[in-house]
Amino acid sequence: MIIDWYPGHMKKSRAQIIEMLPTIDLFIEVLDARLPASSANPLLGKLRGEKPCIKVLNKSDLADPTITNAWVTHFDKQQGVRALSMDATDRRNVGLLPKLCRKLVPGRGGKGQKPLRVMIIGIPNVGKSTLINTLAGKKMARVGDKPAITTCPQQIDLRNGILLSDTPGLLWPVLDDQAGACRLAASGAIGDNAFDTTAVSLETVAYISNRYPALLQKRYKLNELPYKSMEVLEEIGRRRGCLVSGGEVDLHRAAELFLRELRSGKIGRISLERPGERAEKEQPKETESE
Ligand SMILES: Nc1nc2c(ncn2[C@@H]2O[C@H](COP(=O)(O)OP(=O)(O)OP(=O)(O)O)[C@@H](O)[C@H]2O)c(=O)[nH]1
Ligand SMILES: [Mg+2]
Repeated sequence: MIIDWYPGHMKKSRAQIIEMLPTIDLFIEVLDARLPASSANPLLGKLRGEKPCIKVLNKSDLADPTITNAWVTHFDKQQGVRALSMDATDRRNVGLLPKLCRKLVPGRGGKGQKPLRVMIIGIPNVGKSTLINTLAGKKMARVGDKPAITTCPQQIDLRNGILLSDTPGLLWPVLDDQAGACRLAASGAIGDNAFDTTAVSLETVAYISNRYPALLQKRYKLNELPYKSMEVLEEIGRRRGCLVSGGEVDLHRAAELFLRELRSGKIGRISLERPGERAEKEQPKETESE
């Protein structure tokens, strides 16, 4: 299974984002707290240059809190970076951000000062538009629980000295790290038609069986966890009535159900990556002309 997803609007948005860069004072990079390494677009590291960056580990309500704290510590050590874990749907959580933005870019965004221009960037479906709506206190940007809802950049004036640019979720032309791509697919960042649901579910079941066996057992009422991930998925299918005539398990339906429940947090708070577990992502091959 090769996972690749680079729809046409991403190529166009990438060019639009590059054009806007000189006018930006600070970046808010929204990452998925469940997979902070694989959800980081390597392109941003290149584009950001010396400008400050706040890494928001979003959807932290779905991730394992201990692991998320470890990631925040990990990112805080990077030059010019501040990291925050967040649930973008929760107004109390998001309130810290404007203050931190002003602190990182002194001389902008305060009374009598020029506006502070912030670009929100990240992969698809990670919660960028949700964060903007929560910051604005009203629905300014369209959101949805599938990738590629925002397809062109949009500027929003928070009326507190901060100008925000919402941008479309961007992936990169070649997903070199296919294990990372599988986690991206499991999280909901990749269009459903661009990957094999059963294969992605099986990989994810294998990881969760290893790291969070008790959560799987509890959710699917399994006395024992079968050794092979195929058997786990079959058992999930049987328990949930994903069957074809003759009583066989409909593996595709079981896989869809498992991913749906994982994404909505029904299985529990699960992180799919831990700091230090693997090498930081390699730079992608740039197959596209600048
Ligand atoms: N549980 C949870 N769900 C969230 C959070 N933030 C956003 N969501 C949900 O995630 C989905 C995607 O949110 P969007 O704001 O549209 O994501 P986006 O990054 O703008 O996506 P694109 O425009 O496609 O790039 C929506 O269903 C949101 O309700 C969060 O912190 N926790
Ligand atoms: Mg959006």
